[in-house]
Amino acid sequence: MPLSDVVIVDTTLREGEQFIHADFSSASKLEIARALTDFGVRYLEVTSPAASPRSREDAAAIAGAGLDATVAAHVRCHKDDAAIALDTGVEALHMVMATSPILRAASHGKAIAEVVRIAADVAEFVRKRAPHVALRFSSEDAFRCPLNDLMNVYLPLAELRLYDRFGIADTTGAATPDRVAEVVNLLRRLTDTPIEFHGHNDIGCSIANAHAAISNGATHINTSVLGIGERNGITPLEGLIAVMYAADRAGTVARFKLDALPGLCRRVAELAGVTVPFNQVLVGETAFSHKAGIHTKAVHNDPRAYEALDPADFGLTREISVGHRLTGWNAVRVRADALGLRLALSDLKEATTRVKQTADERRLSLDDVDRILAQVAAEATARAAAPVSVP
Ligand code: HCA
Ligand code: CU
Repeated sequence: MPLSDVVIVDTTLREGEQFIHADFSSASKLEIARALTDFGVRYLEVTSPAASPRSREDAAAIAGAGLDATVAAHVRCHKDDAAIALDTGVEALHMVMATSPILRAASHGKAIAEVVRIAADVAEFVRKRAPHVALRFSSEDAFRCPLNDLMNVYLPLAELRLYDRFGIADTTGAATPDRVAEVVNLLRRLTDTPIEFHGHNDIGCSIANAHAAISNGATHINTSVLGIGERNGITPLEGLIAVMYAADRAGTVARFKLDALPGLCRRVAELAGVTVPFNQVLVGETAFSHKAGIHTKAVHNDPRAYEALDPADFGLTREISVGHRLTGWNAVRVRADALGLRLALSDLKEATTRVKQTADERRLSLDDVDRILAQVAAEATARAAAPVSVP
């Protein structure tokens, strides 16, 4: 599947609700759901309706809001939880159950065969009550699970054909892209079932892992806005969008309202009680800033020289920094032009020398740069006006 066709299953309203600082009100959840669908996300995952009475009401409200998106409830693989979720009117159920030895021992205590029996039982129950609901089964902590055990879960379930999709979760966020590639590839080939990948970011590989999953046949990727989730979260929505855009700009521009993304990220940050990290992919404050003279010169000539992503497509502008010791006369010239100062090359070079000298002594603001330029311009005018001395 081309990268830009992958289905984004955004879980800001489930994994994101598990972010330590998040405490979304019912209204905020609806606002986030609307903003995500306005942006172009067509699949939303919400917290288990069995988690609390308000979780149940919120799931029902989001499922009934008439959004242009499939709303899925994330539930434990348990008939009672599935029944509560179905009563909210969601169109999809995302079951999850731990499969790794460490999590099986620490959470449900069941053997692999028992996991399969329960997953099959719950699916049959759901299929009888709601034949058209989309059903996904995911194994929590799949990447710390021996491949043998993992296949002993998925292969019998695949034969039963009760699930529409299999999820695979890097729950502790320690998998690397090569391992994700191997496991996703194997699972897709052996089960012939669409695969969804959910990757945490503990070692910083969540975006690369999502890319590896897609390249190896995953059709669905879990994201959350700014990556919020347990610990330091999962694949950020904006990170996956950047990957898609870099691979297929036209397809990504056509599919998403890209200029809504920075606002969506800022709003979710605000609702989650945090700020957008300065170096966040695409939406961080410094994502389109240029500093060194070599960079700024080339960027002035052609921004693609140092930009993989065009900020204008995201409603953003680039920042070209002038007032520092690494500056170059091209950047200084652009600033002089912006101020309407027409300076000779020798004056621009003089202004650049002064900017560098001053910056070696103290931090410069743009006003400081402008003052230096004005002074050099004034000196040039005075020189031009001075009477020519005849020897
Ligand atoms: C969690 C569960 C989960 C589930 C992912 C999935 C994970 O630990 O809270 O449903 O695929 O990371 O394993 O988010
Ligand atoms: Cu998770």
